[in-house]
This record gives sequence, C-alpha cells and structure tokens, in this order.
Amino acid sequence: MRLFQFISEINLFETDATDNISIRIQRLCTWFFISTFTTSLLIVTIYASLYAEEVHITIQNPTIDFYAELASKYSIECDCSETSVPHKEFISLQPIYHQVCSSDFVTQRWIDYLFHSAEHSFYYYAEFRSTAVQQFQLLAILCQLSIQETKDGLDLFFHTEIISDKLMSKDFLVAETQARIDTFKTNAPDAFDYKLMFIREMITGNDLLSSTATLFQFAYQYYDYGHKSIWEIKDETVFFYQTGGDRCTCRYFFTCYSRAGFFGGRLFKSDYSSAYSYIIDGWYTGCRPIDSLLSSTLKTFYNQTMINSLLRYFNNISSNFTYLNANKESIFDLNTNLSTIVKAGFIEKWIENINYSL
Ligand SMILES: *[C@@H]1O[C@H](CO)[C@@H](O)[C@H](O)[C@H]1NC(C)=O
Ligand SMILES: *[C@@H]1O[C@H](CO)[C@@H](O)[C@H](O)[C@H]1NC(C)=O
Ligand SMILES: *[C@@H]1O[C@H](CO)[C@@H](O)[C@H](O)[C@H]1NC(C)=O
Ligand SMILES: CC(=O)N[C@H]1CO[C@H](CO)[C@@H](O)[C@@H]1O
Repeated sequence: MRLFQFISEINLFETDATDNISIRIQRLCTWFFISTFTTSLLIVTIYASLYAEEVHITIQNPTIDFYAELASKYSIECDCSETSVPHKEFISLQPIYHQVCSSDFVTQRWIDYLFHSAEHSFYYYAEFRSTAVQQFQLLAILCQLSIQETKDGLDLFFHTEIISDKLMSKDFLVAETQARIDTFKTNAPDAFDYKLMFIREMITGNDLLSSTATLFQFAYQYYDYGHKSIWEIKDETVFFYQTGGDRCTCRYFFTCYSRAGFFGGRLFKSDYSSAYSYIIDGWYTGCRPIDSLLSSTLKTFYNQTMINSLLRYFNNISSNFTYLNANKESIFDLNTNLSTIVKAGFIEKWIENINYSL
C-alpha cells in the first residue's frame, strides 16, 4: 500500500503549489516522463545487444590476398584509392588478324608485279589480269582500314573507365569486364562492315564506274558507207558467264561474275563456253573489283604449286611470292569467301587478359 501510494504521489516538480488540480497535472507529467524515458532506455539496450560491435581499423593498400583473407572472416568494406580506372589499366586485348593481311599478297611488290608484268594494258574481262591489280589493291586497303579501325576502336575502349568507389568482388568485376569486352568484340567488325557498305552504296548511287573494262567496252569500228567512210564507236555489251552457265550483264546487275583465269589464243570453244587455258580456283572477275573480290576465296594462294602456275602467265617469272600457310590455325577455312573474312574485320581471334589484382 505504501509503495502504491509512493508511486501514485511521485512528483518531480519542485513547486509549492497546493491546489489539487496543479498537483494532479504535475503528477501526470511526471508519470509520462518516467514511462517514456524507461521505454527509450529499453529500446537502446535491446538494439545495442542485438548488434555486434563495429570496429574501425584502417589498412592502407592491403594486398589482394590479404583482402581476400579478411573478407572471408569479416564483413569489410574497401574504399578505392581511385574511383575511376581506365580499361587499359587492367584489361589487355589484342586482335590477331588473318594471315593474308601480313602476306606477300597485300604488298606493293605484288601489286606492282601484277601491273608491270602483264603483257598488255587491257585483257578480256574474264581474264585474271584484267582486274587483278585493282582487286589486290582493294584487298590491301581493306586490310589496312580494318586494322586501323580496330586500333582506333581499341584506343577508345582502353580509355573508357570503370567507375566504383568501393572494391568490387572479383566475380563481379570479371563478369562486368567480360561483358564490356564481348560488346566491343562484336561491335568492332560491325562498324567496319557498315562503313564498307556505305562506301559501296555511295559508289552505286553516284554511278561511279570502275576503271576496268568490265562494265562497258567500246570498240572503234570502221564503216564504209560508199559516199564516206568513218570510224564509229560501237559499245559492246559485256557478258559474264556464271557458274550455272547463265549470262549476266553489268548493265542490270553489279553482281555478275565469272571464274577468273587465263585464256589462250581463243576466248570460246566451239560450244560457246569459255576457252580457259588455266582457271584460278576460287577467284572471280566481275563488274566491279570490290564485288568480285568479296565473292572470291584465297584458296589458290595457299598452294605454292598453284601460285607458280599462275605466275607463269606473267612476264617476270623470276619473282617469287610466298603462299599462305594452310596449317596455321584459323577460324576461316580455305573455302571461306573474302566477304565473310572482311565482315569479321579480318580478325581471327582476340588475346585477352583481365588483371584483377591491380
Ligand atoms: C560468302 O559466303 C557466305 C557463307 O558461305 C554466303 O552466305 C555469302 O553469300 C557469300 N558472299 C559472297 C559475296 O559470295
Ligand atoms: C596444290 O595444288 C596442286 C595442283 O592443283 C595439287 O596437286 C596439290 O595437291 C596441292 N597441294 C596441297 C598441299 O594442297
Ligand atoms: C622482276 O621482279 C623483280 C621483283 O619483283 C624486280 O626486281 C625485277 O626488276 C623484275 N624484272 C623485270 C624484267 O620486270
Ligand atoms: C627462293 C627465293 O628466291 N626467295 C626470295 C623470294 O623473294 C624474296 C623477296 O624478294 C627474297 O628475299 C627471297 O630470297
């Protein structure tokens, strides 16, 4: 009873008030204060007992192994000394190009040879010699452009930064980086292919004609009309005999082509089929050097015997050019056309390495 009375009469206010209402209000306030204070104290105690003690220890520049050891035992956070790191600091990425881009067949020596060692300046349009110079010049340029384009793309990629203020886990970083590398690898040849497509469309759209005699041929013909006789220009339609035997003319399709080769004394056999004296396996001539080049394969240039047979049709047989190595590991086989190889940016594979510990 005494305790109950003590509790009900407890009053923390130090006043001399005597009237009942004031005392009652003071007692209520006291009660409210005590109960709120106790509850808060209780909450703080429970909270403190539930949470483990947090210790702050700062370790400057820990090694990656030490970090891994700590991370397996404690929950730790690691601030980075630099919040943005350019890719070049921890990624190495290097393309390996198709061997043709470092072969004799994209050198000026080979192009000069084709140009200077041919007997005439004009050949029958299905002759290898009629378009070979332009085709190999193009091949050399495509190699050069593709390598330059990839190099520029890589420079940009290496300068791109990965941004984070906390140390990322190895798995996360590797996955993130791998995704970035993969995106770059698929985009690199696409950018090049897109430019090439643009250039070809522009040539078509502007009706730019090739310097080869494969689109139109003009012949001067002597006419004797009795009262006067004149030389007249006669334009000859160029027909390409495609593999199926169809005749195709560049007036209507830029994609006409026929097998490239060499001709002897005659162009046609008695059955009107082309009288090749030697056919270059996998190589085509066509309306525009670019189209026929892209349809061709490098098959012949992997075989020294075949290259030598081809060189026999040129004046300067003392010259030698080294064949492509068929045993070299490649994702393209001998029968892959250049269109496919160019589309891939001549890239065989990438050598990549992600250095996490840096
Ligand atoms: C090149 O080869 C691919 C696959 O064999 C084919 O789809 C494509 O039409 C060819 N391109 C040319 C220009 O012949
Ligand atoms: C190279 O071509 C010649 C003639 O076509 C052929 O007999 C020979 O087997 C070829 N060599 C290789 C390694 O393919
Ligand atoms: C034959 O080719 C070689 C190398 O390509 C060159 O040095 C030489 O002058 C050429 N000879 C003739 C007769 O064209
Ligand atoms: C066997 C041979 O004649 N090799 C030559 C081919 O051409 C290159 C470049 O001109 C020479 O260096 C080789 O000796």
